[in-house]
Amino acid sequence: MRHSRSVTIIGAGKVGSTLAQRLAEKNLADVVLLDVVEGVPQGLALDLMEARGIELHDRQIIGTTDYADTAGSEVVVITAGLPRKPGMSRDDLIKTNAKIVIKAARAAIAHSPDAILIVVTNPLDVMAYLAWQATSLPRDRVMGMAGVLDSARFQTFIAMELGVCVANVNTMVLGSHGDLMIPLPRYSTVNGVPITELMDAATIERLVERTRHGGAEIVKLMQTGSAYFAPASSTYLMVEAILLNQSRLLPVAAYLQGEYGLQDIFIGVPCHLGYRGVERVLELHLTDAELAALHASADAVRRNINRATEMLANAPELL
Ligand code: TXD
Repeated sequence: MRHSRSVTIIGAGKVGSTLAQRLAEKNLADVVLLDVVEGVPQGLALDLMEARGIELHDRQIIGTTDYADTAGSEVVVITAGLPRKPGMSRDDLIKTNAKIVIKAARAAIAHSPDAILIVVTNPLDVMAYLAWQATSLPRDRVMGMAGVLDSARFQTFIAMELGVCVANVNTMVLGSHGDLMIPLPRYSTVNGVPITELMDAATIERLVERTRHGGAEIVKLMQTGSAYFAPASSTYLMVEAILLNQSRLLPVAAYLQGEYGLQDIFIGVPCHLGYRGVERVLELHLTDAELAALHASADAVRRNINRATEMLANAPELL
């Protein structure tokens, strides 16, 4: 039986293993790293354990393929999934990852019934919805990671453009994790100064577009695989806000029940994160254009949720 804070990470791939490193080396929590590939999570955990004397922490990192080892975790992060393979359609990917995420969420919550669940697997907003539905958890305990990453990318591009300290830049990106995300220049500042006072409209639009395609830009450069350092850092920030009960305001894919005029959907909105999970969804006073963009983004997510639900209707292994 563990007595210190522990976080379970399902999927010991690039994002999962980097997140494990961040959590342990920043001394935030013990980590259980779970994967389906026997030996991989165990090997990664041993490797991270062997760095402890140099990194100077005493956190336990366990690698496993058995959900029983994840019992009693405060936070469960799901990064498990498959990337798109040649010949595989986007629908195939949704169906495959949906099955993985649904099974993982159910199994993890069965062993950690009080945990907060953070979904990272793509397509993000759809997977968060399916994980929530599959576990029947209250809405405040399930969320998706995307807006923190998209905001970090916008923050980076603004700092690079203006030649200012990146920590001085605050940004807010709402909506779904994809081309229809909504970076909000009106809510983005350099130490309180709106970026609309520091750059012309064309420059801001260029940075907004780069943010919208930030993931694809990295995929194109790497050719195989996708971003994982900034995604792991972004997930770390959410776990930290929860475990340290910070009531931190972050853009998070959360379940909406009327906020922003949206119902029964997971999409990126500003939320206060603390020990209970999503403590509160903050409703910004969006302009008509910003709100229309959020609704267009939500329409795309809803179409994919409906597609996923139809595809899974005849999947006996999920019943
Ligand atoms: O902003 C965001 N939300 C994202 C999302 C940012 C970056 C990555 N994003 C998505 O996260 C990405 O599209 C993937 O769907 C996930 C994980 O990305 P990662 O780069 O870590 O993928 P890997 O390296 O392929 O790792 C996936 C691991 C791999 O080790 C598999 O063996 C494992 O998932 N896997 C499973 N683990 C447990 N249980 C099951 N069923 C399973 N199936 C595969």
